[in-house]
Amino acid sequence: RTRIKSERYEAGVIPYKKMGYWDADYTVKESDVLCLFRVTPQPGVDPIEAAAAIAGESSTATWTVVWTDLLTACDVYRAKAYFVEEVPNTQNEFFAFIAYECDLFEEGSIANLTASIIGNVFGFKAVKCLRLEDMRIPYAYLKTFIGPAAGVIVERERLDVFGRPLLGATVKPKLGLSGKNYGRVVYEGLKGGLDFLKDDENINSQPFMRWRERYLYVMEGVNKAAAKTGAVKGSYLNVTAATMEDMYERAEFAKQIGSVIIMIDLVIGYTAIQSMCIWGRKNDTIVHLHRAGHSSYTRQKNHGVNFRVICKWMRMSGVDHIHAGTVVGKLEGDPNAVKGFYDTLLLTTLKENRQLGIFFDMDWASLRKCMPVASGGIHCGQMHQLTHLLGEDVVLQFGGGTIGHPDGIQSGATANRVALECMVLAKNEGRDYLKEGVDILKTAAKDCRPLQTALDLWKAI
Ligand code: CAP
Ligand code: MG
Repeated sequence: RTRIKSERYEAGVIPYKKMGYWDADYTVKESDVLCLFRVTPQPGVDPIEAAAAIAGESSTATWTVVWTDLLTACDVYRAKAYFVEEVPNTQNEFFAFIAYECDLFEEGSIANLTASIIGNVFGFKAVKCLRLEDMRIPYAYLKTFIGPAAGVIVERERLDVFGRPLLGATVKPKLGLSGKNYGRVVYEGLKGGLDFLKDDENINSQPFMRWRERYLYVMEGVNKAAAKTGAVKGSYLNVTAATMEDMYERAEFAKQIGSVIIMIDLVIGYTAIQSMCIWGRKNDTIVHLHRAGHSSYTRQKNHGVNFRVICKWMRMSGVDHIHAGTVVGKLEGDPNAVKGFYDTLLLTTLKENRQLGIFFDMDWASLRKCMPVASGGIHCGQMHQLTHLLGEDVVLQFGGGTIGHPDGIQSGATANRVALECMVLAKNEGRDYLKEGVDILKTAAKDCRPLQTALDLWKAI
């Protein structure tokens, strides 16, 4: 890679360089936290100056030299921008690599880590745009986080489901159902062959249905479906609320009435997420995280935070499930980027792979895997593509693609389950299920009317 040269740096006139935040000769330590920022400097700002300024503001510096620096081990605590290169095929965008001494961050605290790394620095005048693309969290710091309590293996053991993706559905309409009707949707979906139903991100405890009413009717549906099918069934009860006290109360009640899983939304914040994960661990309850809100800062390609980094923070926090994209559904998703997210959540070690957006090698320090969840406008006619793109360890969730079935919810669930089973079978038989996918689905539909009806409506492509 080509290191950017800077005349102002060579001439020694860059202020942050003088302050020690740019060090082209720095040797990265195994215990350093490493960040890769995509930087668009303001016109006239030297890229190295911008990188050094980011290193300064996100670690120890303010806008001017302060004499109290000399009362600290300032050479150690200063973050070091150590490499800057041009981003291929862009104008005025640079990758800036910055190393942070691990002692800058409190053990086990995403809030503390992020207050530095995505703190003031994103509003900095010297940069027009800034995006945190990736982080290498060192082994030593990872060991201070709990990670998922169940992860993939224990969840499969609890559900007794192996060798296929898990299947779920979001109750629709998102808002407005009464508790009794809501419970019916859950029962029919589970009876039809799904493992899970789930609350939507924005259902908490509104006037049309308070949380207790929902939880009780949902669990009635779960228990009836489990008794009828002999399988373990669940429904994610969203405990997202205005206060921690409310969330704990809802989670306790969910557990008391027998739910194996609770759900939280990303918008509750990092500390609340970490607290709920500790609650889940203590109470043997799986924690599902819906990434509601993430697109407001992950979507722009030159500003914000790459979702890959959120995946890392959430696996460290200990969520067992996280929404991570579908590629083929109604929401934006680039296949390489989504593969990078899934690898980040599921592998035990990461290898640099720029095509997938993975910029650092990283050892996950035995933190358990986090189950990716795919949802957003998907249906059974895409089952071959979903199986191919997302692999086996994933929860496939069809909301509209279950509840929208013309013959009802149970038929919608059965169509999904049959489509999935026949694709897994084709895969196990070594067939080219991606190429033959449409035929495989059409053949299966001859013996399964719900699948035929679904394909007639949504089409296999
Ligand atoms: C899907 C969904 C999910 C989004 C989340 C919705 O419903 O319930 O919240 O898919 O997106 O509200 O749109 P459908 P992501 O299955 O009916 O589309 O997983 O990308 O975070
Ligand atoms: Mg939703």
